[in-house]
Formats: sequence, structure tokens, C-alpha cells
Amino acid sequence: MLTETPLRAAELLAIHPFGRMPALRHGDVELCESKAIATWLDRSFPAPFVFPSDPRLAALTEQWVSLVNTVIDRTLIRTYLFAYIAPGTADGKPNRSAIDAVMPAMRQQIGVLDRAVAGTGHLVGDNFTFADINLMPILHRLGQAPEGAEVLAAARHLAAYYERHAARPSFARTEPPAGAPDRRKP
Ligand SMILES: N[C@@H](CCC(=O)N[C@@H](CS)C(=O)NCC(=O)O)C(=O)O
Repeated sequence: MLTETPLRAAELLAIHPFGRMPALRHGDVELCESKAIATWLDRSFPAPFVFPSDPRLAALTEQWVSLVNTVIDRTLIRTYLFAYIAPGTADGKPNRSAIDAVMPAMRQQIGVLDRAVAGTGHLVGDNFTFADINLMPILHRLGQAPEGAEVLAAARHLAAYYERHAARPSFARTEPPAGAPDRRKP
């Protein structure tokens, strides 16, 4: 069952120490952090699996998850998107100097991703893995702010990658139900 709550709601804080999403309760198991949740689901249910068993592909999946979580999320979401949705400016307007300052890093990192998916349309090997699952919501959010949408559209391979995987029914089902709290649209 999917429960939508505001960030830091009591139900979320009961599972996640910082009240972030996502969090999972499955029987007696309570987990936060997408990768931990996906690992649990991968090992608890039959195929299809999102973590490859081949050692090289498994390591590459870890590599891309780590690069996205430690570098790319910080640039595209915590710095760029937050300059729109949590600008910290006196008038509440987008933080223009923060946006301008982050643009070179955004272009560089989108370029890296564009080249990474150019060969197979996936980050790792020629299958859809957790590395792709971890990146897709970041690209989705990036496309909702003007400079992000422009840089993404110009990255031909990455834009095609996003469109193709966004058409998956599993991705469409992550759209919050109408009326659910979403205070973070720029
Ligand atoms: N690395 C975490 C990221 C979780 C995360 O930052 N979630 C966002 C919403 S998608 C959030 O709760 N943000 C609230 C905040 O940063 O305070 C994961 O993959 O689960």
C-alpha cells in the first residue's frame, strides 16, 4: 500500500531518522534509503532483478548509484533545484546567483550521463538496473525547471533515455495520486 505523507510527517519519522522519502514497511521490516529498499525487494521477490548478479555489472551498478547520490544529486537537486524550491532569499524568488554558479557543473555532469547511456540506453550493460531507477527521478525533477529542461533536451542520448524509461508503467505509477501533497513544484 502506498501512503503519501508530507516530508517529516510522524509516519515517516517512525521509519526514517530524518523524515525523508522513500520509506518501506514490509511485514516486520522497516527500511529507508532507496537502495536498501530495492535490495530488500530484489532478494525477497522473484525476477526480474534490478541488481545484476554478474560481478562486473554489479560493481558498475554500485559505481553509478554512488556517483549519482554523492555528486549528481547534490548538483542537480540540492543545489540547482533547491535554488527554485527552497531559495533562502528574502523575497522567496529563485536564487539567481546560485543557479548561475551551478550551471557549469550541471552541463558537465549531464554530459557525463549523456555519454554513459549513449551505447545501450542504460547506465550498466544492456539491462534496466537500479542505477537507472536511482537516476530517473532526478532527471524528472531537473526537467521541471527551465535551465534543467534546456540542458536535458540538448543531451540527445540522455533525453531519449529519459523518455523511453519514463514510459514504463512502473515509472508512471510513481506519480503521486491527484490531491496528494506536493509542495515542491518549482
Ligand atoms: N538517497 C536518498 C534520497 C532521499 C531523498 O532525499 N528524498 C527526498 C524526496 S524524493 C526528500 O525526502 N527530501 C527531503 C529533504 O531533503 O529534506 C534515497 O535514495 O532514498
